[in-house]
Amino acid sequence: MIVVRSETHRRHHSLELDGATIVPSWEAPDRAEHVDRALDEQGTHKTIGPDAFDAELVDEVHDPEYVRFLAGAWSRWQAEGHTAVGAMAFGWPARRFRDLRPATLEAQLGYYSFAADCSISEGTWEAVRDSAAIADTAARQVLGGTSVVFARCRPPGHHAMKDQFGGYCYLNNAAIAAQRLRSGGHAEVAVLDVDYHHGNGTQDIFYERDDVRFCSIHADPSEEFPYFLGHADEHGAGRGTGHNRNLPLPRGTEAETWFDTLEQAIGWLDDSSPTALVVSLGLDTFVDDPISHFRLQQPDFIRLGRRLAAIGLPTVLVMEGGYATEELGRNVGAVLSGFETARRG
Ligand code: Q9C
Ligand code: ZN
Repeated sequence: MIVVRSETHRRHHSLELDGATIVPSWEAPDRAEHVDRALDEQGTHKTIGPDAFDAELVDEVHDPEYVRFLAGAWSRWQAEGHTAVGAMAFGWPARRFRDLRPATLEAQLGYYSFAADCSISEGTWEAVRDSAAIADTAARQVLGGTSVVFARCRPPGHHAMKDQFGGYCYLNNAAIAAQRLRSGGHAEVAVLDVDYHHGNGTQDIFYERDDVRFCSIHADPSEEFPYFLGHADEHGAGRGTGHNRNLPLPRGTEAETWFDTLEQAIGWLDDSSPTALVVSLGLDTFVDDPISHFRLQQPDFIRLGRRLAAIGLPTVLVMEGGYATEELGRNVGAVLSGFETARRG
């Protein structure tokens, strides 16, 4: 399989709040390193680097002011003389506050985020930019005729809203891939999100659009992050009404139920006859994931790869979450080899 990746991710070391304590994020550089090593060991992949970041494309799925904020936040933070190793918000425009675009960096950190689980530090923007470019490049490869490409993105993207970062995500890599497929001529693109957490960002970006259909299988947001989006009654709005589908499952869900739900998701996406597929491939559904609570095992990831291949569409696989770092490489490798054996056969 063609794998798009870059080393720039190493420059991004995020911090998160654990209660009132600031700790290194679960979303750490060694995640990607384990994946790269495992795929190198499989020896069946062709690795390429990303093309240049296409700001115009990204501005079609994100607020351009937000992208400019991300790009400039670290140097502004330093220019202001802060000593903290990362910039993070501590106030948000929550209920009954006003939706006013502020001018100061401190206020903008709150305006442009929805969670205190990821920071902006030295190198964050460069990693975020490359991660987005990786997803775009994977989509371009598919437009060029390759049937499936793996975008080894880090940081992940599916929580990133049009104009808010959070959930370890800054730019929405899967949305960028979908937008590239749209602008390359695919009239109807399906996005299937199998990360343990709801893809609130992807839902937000395409919620009022009828050209990109979004379906997510995830832990019930009434008991899991991102809490305030991802419920079963969110169907889309305006032209997008009927083009969004959420399939929340309880904590502790076993593989059998999960795969039944995957059939529902695929059946529903198929209803609109898409010509290309983007998969938000989170591996945090793994039984031993330290922050998640579904119960998929390694052979289930082979099965997932096979099932995704059987959909039969040109496919961009975009890496999202997965925090059982030691096993992450093997689990990603399982999806990829399942996919390849099915598509060859
Ligand atoms: N105590 C992705 O998988 N924090 N993001 C959870 C647990 C947020 C996960 C806190 C988890 C975000 C891409
Ligand atoms: Zn996740």
